[in-house]
Amino acid sequence: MKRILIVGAGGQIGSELTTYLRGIYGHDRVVATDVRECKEMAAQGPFEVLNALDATAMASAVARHRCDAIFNLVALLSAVGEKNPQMAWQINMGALMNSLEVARQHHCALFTPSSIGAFGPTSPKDRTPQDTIMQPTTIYGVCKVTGELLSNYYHTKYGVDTRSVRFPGIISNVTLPGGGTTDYAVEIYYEAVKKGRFTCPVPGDVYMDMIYMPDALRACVELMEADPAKLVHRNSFNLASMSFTPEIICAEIRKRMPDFEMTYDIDPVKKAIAESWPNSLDDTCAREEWGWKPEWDLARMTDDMLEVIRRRFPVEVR
Ligand code: VAH
Repeated sequence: MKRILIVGAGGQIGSELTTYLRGIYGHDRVVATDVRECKEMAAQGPFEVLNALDATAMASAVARHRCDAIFNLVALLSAVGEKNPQMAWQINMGALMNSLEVARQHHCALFTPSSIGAFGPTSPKDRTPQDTIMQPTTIYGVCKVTGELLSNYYHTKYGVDTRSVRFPGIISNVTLPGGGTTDYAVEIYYEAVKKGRFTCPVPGDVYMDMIYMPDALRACVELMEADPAKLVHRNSFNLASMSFTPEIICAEIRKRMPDFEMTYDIDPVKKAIAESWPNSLDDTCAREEWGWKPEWDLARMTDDMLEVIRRRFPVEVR
């Protein structure tokens, strides 16, 4: 990869991936785009307002900046997608189809995240295999499975260098997630620092795979820079790091904040989605085919999250 176009740069992944990629490849070689203006991002390097549903505009940006790689990060997440499935399909699949076509016509590599949400209740729950039954029960999951199939098709049919990982819930302390079932695992840290208490929308005993943003960002680059001759899979690799429940993350925070209180106000939509997803993924293929290895665990992430959030919101709970 030498010159990169990011579509959907303003989201949870995109906002940090832009900075991360600019640190590796150079500020002027990473063009960030989003449907909304992002002044902060524009101050750090090339930024353009771009609607990923406009294929002509995307092709123009790729041509003008002589991009050889596209990161398509446009997605309506699982919970918000259930409120408007038709819009979720239109946006998620429209952005992907345009990214695939522009990558094909302009000979770009293409990274599009998939998710543990691509699995469903009929998939094996524990250490979910790389290749197994995938019958998701959310429009988000249907989009992700379809996206994996389309990306593999474009690689097989046209030779487009498409690659993807099935992200767990991503936890970060820069841009808040929006509309995801795993958002609770981000919100809990902010609420712990700001209020000393959190009301969790997901049942306390439901496991979900999670990953810390620094590991997620590194995975994107390590996969895209991997030797293609060693890739047996492409779209999309199971990626695993941590697997925990709300009770487990609450206990980890309490080790540092003994007075932290957690109550539950279950969101039935998030409950149904979380219960349909795997408890843990088997990421052997990612480890064997491109050397994946997580570096952050729950304890180290909790220390980092609380430290960064406390710095940004210094009012400590009494
Ligand atoms: C969501 N954060 O909750 C996203 C992610 C694995 C979860 O895809 O929808």
